[in-house]
Amino acid sequence: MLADIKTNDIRNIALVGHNGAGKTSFGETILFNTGFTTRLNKVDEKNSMLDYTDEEIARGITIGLKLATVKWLDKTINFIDTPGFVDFFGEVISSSKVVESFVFIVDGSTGVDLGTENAWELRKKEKLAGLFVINKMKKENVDYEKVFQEIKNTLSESATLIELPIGVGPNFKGVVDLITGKAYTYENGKRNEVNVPSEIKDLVEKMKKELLEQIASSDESLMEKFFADELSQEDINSGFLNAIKNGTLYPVCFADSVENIGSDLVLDYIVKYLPSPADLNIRRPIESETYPEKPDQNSPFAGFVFKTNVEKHLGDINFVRVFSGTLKSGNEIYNSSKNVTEKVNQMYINIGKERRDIDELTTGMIGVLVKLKSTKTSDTVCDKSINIKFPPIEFPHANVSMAIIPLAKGDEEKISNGLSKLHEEDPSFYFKFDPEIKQTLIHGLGTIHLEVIINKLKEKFGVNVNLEKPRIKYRETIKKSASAEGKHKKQSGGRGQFGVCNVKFEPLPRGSGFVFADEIFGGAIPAKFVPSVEKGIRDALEKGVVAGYPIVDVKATLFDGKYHDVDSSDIAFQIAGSLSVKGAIPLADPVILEPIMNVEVTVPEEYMGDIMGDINARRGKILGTEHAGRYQRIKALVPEAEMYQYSSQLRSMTQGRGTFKMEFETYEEVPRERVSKIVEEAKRFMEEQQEK
Ligand SMILES: Nc1nc2c(ncn2[C@@H]2O[C@H](COP(=O)(O)OP(=O)(O)O)[C@@H](O)[C@H]2O)c(=O)[nH]1
Ligand SMILES: [Mg+2]
Repeated sequence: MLADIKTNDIRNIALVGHNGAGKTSFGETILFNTGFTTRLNKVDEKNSMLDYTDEEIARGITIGLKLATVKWLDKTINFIDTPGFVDFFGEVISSSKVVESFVFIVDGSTGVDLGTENAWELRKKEKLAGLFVINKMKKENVDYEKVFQEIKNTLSESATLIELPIGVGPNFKGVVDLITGKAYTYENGKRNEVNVPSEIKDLVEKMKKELLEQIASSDESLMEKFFADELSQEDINSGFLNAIKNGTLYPVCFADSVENIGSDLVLDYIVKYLPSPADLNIRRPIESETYPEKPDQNSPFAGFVFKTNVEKHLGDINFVRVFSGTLKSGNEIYNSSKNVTEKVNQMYINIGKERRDIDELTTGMIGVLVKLKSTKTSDTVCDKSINIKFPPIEFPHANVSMAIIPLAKGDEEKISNGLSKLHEEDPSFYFKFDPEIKQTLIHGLGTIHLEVIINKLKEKFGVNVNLEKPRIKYRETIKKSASAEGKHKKQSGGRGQFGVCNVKFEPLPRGSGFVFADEIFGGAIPAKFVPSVEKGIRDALEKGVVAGYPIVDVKATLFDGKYHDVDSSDIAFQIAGSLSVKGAIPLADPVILEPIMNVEVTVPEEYMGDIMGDINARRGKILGTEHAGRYQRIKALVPEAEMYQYSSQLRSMTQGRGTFKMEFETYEEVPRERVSKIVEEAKRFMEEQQEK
């Protein structure tokens, strides 16, 4: 199936769009229509070739990107099914680095959603070609005109219908191809050519004209021919292809993936209209003097690893896209990102969960390399003679954090080894021990993202952990001034210990930290011991007084003291300093401060009221609202303690259409009624730490 593939006979596409729009179902129709499966598998019947992992089947969503290589009309199509859930957007970004085109699957019953918009932004950034499939056409209440207008209004004016549907909603039967003028209806997924139904004949003629004008307007010489009525089919095809490649036209067509209507035509369009790797040079290395201007099968080898999977039985596998030359099994390749040479012993292509061994991957192809030792996601592999690097993948910012709690003692090392491996597979999460709160935190793109990682940790590395709310980094401070004497005196035989200091503590504005002032007169404490007093005070402030959190925004003024020629020492004055803290702080109206986050929530207008009410219920302060395209952005200050699991709650409040960003802003006093609970929790945590 794969002998002698030519680069211009390859099409690389990624199926992208909102969660649930039908990307995977559409992928299943590709597998069926190209003859790979003998029946149309369905996600709902849990027999998908693409959503095949236990986690995907259980949750009914795509989690990891999947690759499938198929043949259609003598061309090779490598398609990547991507997840639509925002938690897994890292997979879409990885896919965008290796395909020439995005095929947007839009839910005909709900229209353009956040997942579509995010993928569209990514397409623009990566300068990829784009094609839209309005899917679920057979569902009740489908208004394809509305969805098409939404695509035009929110994504691009250059979206252009290349088909018209025959029948709407449950009566959707087939389509008219506006380029060829041919009409097709489907019966049990089988296509028949029919006459254009009389009731849409006029509309077809009108739309055809609009389409031709749109194609012609991308090129002056075509425009002249268009007005002279001399456009040939050849002109149309080449003009069309150029417009798609140049990003001046995005075809829009129709399908129902469950009924397998229209998908085979989309395959035709992919093959006929979307660019091959020879047409569109999507990626260049960072420094490319040694890299060919137009790489082909005979240039030195260069490839990019866009995904590593940790497989239970196979070990690590790497998904690679060849950008230059030809990779043969048995070849040595140079990993320029890690500066190591590796041997390629085994390669295969994927068709969803199936694999086929191959011994050659040519320019433009996507395949899988087995058992490389050091090669991981984002690495460049190449012939040593060129030694180039492709820019690495930029993963999205992780804004959800949880604490990892081991279920068994002594598992810490296994956990950290397992997570390190999983991070190689999915660099969009990371983990880190936070010494201040004494917890290991895992950061990712959403709660589901983190849950999935924890399940993989269990399945692939056999360690069980719980995810919990991370401890909040509270602070303590004082609200009025107070002074105390810190006196350390010990006389137990031999040399004694003696140091006395008088210190005044005053509140400072938020964010000032700690300030120390030395106002000793007349040598009440010798200068050499003053730093010892300061150190004692600092250490004691660090440990807190009310609930064990660091005391901040305090000025300590050392104004008097006593010493002894023989018994005074550095350590005696340190202890005296710390005693002054313990004496004065309880008298200075101590309070607990909590971190306040600057939060920006972006939602469609209709959710504004709910979101603002919810922010109020979270003790938040709304700072203002502003327009953000079609959306509204709400800015607010909210205590961090109230933002736990906000990502999933926002999602359920907005049907997945809201997003948010947050970052630390300041500390503010905790309301009195919450203090005792915070103190109790801190006590309990410290007791548990002691038991360990
Ligand atoms: N009626 C109808 N349902 C569809 C169609 N495509 C997908 N679905 C259903 O929509 C749900 C989500 O489909 P899936 O392919 O997993 O969406 P994905 O998240 O975009 O991959 C499933 O229940 C599918 O059966 C379609 O064309 N028509
Ligand atoms: Mg899917």
